[in-house]
Amino acid sequence: MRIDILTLFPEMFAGPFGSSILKRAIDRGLLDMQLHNIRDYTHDRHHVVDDTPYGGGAGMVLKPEPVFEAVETVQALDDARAPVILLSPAGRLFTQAIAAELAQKPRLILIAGHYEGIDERLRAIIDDEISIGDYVLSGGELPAMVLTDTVARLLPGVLGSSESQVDESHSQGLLEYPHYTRPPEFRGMAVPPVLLSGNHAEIARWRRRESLKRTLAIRPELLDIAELSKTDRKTLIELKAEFDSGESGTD
Ligand code: 9D3
Repeated sequence: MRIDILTLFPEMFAGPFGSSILKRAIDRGLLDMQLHNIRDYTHDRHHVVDDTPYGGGAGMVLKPEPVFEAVETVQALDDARAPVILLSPAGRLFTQAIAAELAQKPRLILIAGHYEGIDERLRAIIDDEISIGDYVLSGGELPAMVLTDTVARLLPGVLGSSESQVDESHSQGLLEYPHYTRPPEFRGMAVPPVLLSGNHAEIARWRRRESLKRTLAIRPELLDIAELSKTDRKTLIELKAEFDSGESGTD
């Protein structure tokens, strides 16, 4: 997959893209990630990319011309037409399902802004607008990195077998069960005996129950969309009764 990122701060991307899974994906040729400085597509002496808003008001607005020219130039770098995605606090909320959808595309163009807003006429070349959450960041660069990282992990061959996704909580729609490693007792805190029992069926049941318990306590809205078995629904009824009678999260 090819991802082109248009930004005014390409240097911000060096850290996250220079290490870990993302770097490995790039080194292995599974991800072709190219950064483009929007400022390089200006033609005036001072390389101006923003201007004051018509009608007045605070903050600056990203000018349309450099972004149009950058998108047109970058589109032409590859035969496949890329969907153009603006990272914006006003976009649809990024989810694992959107990441899975985007991971099917041969290429993407991401626009990361750092301004109060973009000139509305830029929407003529924008296919999708994505936010990573309801909090205010200073720009779209971190969201572009978040999106790229999430999508890259879904590309075939990027994850090794030890990092595989089958057991990951958000692909299953539930929060993860608790994990433990050695020692069996640490500062008076014991590993739940079931995990040392060697009874794999019982361990699986315990983990499922703990996943459901955590999800019910922390992210109950996930239970409306998760795939639940008949047994899961029975477990949830028990857990709700436990919560209602005021039991703590620990057994
Ligand atoms: C008063 C209006 N503000 C919107 C909440 C203006 C504004 C604030 C911050 C406009 C842009 C920004 C910079 N943020 C992003 O570009 C951004 C973002 C975010 O702030 N939160 C979550 N996802 C995203 S994606 C891009």
